[in-house]
Amino acid sequence: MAIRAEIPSCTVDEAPDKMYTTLAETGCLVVSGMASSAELDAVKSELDPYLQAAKVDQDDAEDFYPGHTRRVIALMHRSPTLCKLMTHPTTEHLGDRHLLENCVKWQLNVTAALQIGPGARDQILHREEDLYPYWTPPRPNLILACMWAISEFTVTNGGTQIVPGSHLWEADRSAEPEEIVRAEMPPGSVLFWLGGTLHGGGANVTRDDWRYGVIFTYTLGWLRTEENQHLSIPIAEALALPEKTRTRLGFDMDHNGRGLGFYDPRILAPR
Ligand SMILES: O=C(O)CCC(=O)C(=O)O
Repeated sequence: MAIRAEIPSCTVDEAPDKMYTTLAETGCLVVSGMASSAELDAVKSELDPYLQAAKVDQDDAEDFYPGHTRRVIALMHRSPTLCKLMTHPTTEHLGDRHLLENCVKWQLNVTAALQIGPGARDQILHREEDLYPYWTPPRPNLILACMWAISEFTVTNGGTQIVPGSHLWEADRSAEPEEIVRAEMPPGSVLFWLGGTLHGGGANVTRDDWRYGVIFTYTLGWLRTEENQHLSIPIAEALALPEKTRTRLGFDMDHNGRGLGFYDPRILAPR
């Protein structure tokens, strides 16, 4: 069945199993109503000092990351509101469905606030799973990714480029222009995509409309994470987080009843 170049969408009230069926078929899905305007305002005020201080580079055509963009990482430390949203029930459900096939505990991989400014070019299309080149596409389920729209995403202001269906493609197939869709979504929506789906930041051809998004990706508990979450938050702060959040930050040592990631808890809480 040919997949139309369109990103399916639903509201946060949709049955989670139906969401996952769509995501697994198409490789992408926009879910609206994931964050309230109060939560979006809180994220903006928590991250504003870091974004204002972020360096905005000119473009280097050879660079994987386009210029004219502000990037801030370590968001579990820098935004308590994002720390809560990171374990949103919809993400939890989709993560369980996609990742538990290949692990017993899955974990947060990458966090970044990305403000794409006027003049930014299209990012090269890539797969989040390219981080793990030991398999060739289509790979086993390794990563779930999502982009939270803090501001509105449009076709012209840098809305994420997505290639629906490309999570099922062989490695040597590249996307034709008509197969690439740019995510359009209101603030508070989330674009989910699978680790095998081709995607990239979009070009911003507006005069003054900065696109503001927050990316979280999640990976199998037994894989090395791209962003080192244990060095992205002070340990005392991590230990005070709810248990579910600590699990997502990879602080559990239980894995299939074996000791992968074992440590001596007395080091963390000395008596
Ligand atoms: O900014 C986006 O919409 C996508 C970003 C992305 O894929 C990346 O930074 O690797």
